[in-house]
Amino acid sequence: MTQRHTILIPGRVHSRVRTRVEAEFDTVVIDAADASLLDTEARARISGIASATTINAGFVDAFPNLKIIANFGVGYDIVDARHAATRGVMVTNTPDVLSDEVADTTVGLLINTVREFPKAEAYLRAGRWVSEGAYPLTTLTLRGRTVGIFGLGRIGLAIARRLEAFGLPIHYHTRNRREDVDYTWHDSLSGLAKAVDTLIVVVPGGAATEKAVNAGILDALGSNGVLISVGRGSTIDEDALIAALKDRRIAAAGLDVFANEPNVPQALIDLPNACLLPHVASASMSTRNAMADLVVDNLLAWLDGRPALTPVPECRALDRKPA
Ligand code: NAP
Ligand code: 8YV
Repeated sequence: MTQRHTILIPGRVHSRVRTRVEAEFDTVVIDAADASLLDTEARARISGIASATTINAGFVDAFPNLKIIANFGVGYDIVDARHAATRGVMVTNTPDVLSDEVADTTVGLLINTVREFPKAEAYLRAGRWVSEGAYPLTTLTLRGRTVGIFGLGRIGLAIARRLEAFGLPIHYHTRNRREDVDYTWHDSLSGLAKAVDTLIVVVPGGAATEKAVNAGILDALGSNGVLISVGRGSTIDEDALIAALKDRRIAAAGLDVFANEPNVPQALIDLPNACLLPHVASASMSTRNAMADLVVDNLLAWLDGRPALTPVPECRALDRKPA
C-alpha cells in the first residue's frame, strides 16, 4: 500500500473490525454517524468508513475524499448505496460467510415456534414437570407442512436445502424465477401465501419490501399458518401481525428481526404464540469474525487499488479508482 489511509468508525462495530482497522489504517472513532462530530480537516482525511449503522446521503457527502463504505452485514438497507455510487464511493457488504449460520438459525426458530421448545424448557426449569406432569402436547407440528420462502437468495436457498432434507415441499417468491432450482415459483407474494402454510421471510429491507407481509398476506396464509421472519423487521406490518396472532387468524410466528430494534412491541412479547429472538441469526463468534474480516479485507482491497471483494449491486459498475 503506497499511502496510509484513514478509516472512520461511526458508532458501535464488532471489536475485530476495530482491532484490524486500527492495525492496518489510521483510525477515527466517533459515537454516531453525525458528521458534526468532526471538523473540516478531519473529514477531509477520511477515505473509508467501516460501520454497522445508518449511513445516509448527507453523511456520505460530508467526506470529500471518501472512497469506500464497508458495511458490517449482508443487509445494507441502512446505507444509501445508490447515492454513494453516484459519488463514486464503493459500498461493500458481507454476503455468503453468514448464509449457513442464518439458515441454521432459521430452521431452529421454525422448530421452536412450531414445537414450543423454549416454553417447554421454561416449564421444566420452573419445576412444573414435577408439579404438573408432562408438558402439554403441541397443537402444531412441522410434519405435513408446505414451506414458502419469500426471497430465495443466498440465505433463502440455504434454508430451502435444509427444509427439503426435512421432507417438506418448497415454494418461493422472488421477482425473478430461478432457473437453477425446481422448487415451485409464484409470481406474487399473495400467490405464495395462498399455496403454503409456513411462510419464511428473508428478503432485504427497504422500500420495495416495506410492510409487504400485511393483513391480506397473513389471512392468505390461514389459521394453520406459521410466519418466520429473519430478513428485516420493516418487511412485516407488525400491527397486522399482532392482530392476526391475537385473533388466531394465523397459528404462530417466529421473529428474529423487528421494525424498531431493539424495541419489541409489548403486545408481541405478551403473545404466547410468538417465538422471539433478539436478531441473533448470524451471532456466533466464528460467523461474526468472518463478517468482520470481510469488512476489513474489502477496505484493504479497494484502498490498495484492487477490486472490492463483495461490492453491493449498486456499486458493481464503479470504475476502479486508484487509491
Ligand atoms: P440475496 O442473496 O440478495 O437474496 C435476496 C432475495 O430476495 C433474492 O432471491 C431476491 O430475488 C429476493 N428479493 C429481493 N427483493 C425482492 C422483492 N421486492 N420482492 C421479492 N423478492 C425480492 O440476500 P441474502 O444474502 O439471502 O440476504 C437476505 C437478507 O437477509 C439480507 O438483505 C438481510 O436483510 C437479511 N439478513 C438477516 C440476518 C439476521 O441476522 N436476521 C442475517 C443476514 C441477513 P429477486 O431479486 O429475483 O427478487
Ligand atoms: C447482523 C444481519 O446481525 O447481515 C445482516 O444483514 O442482519 C446480521 O447478520 C447485522 O447486520 C449486524 O449489524
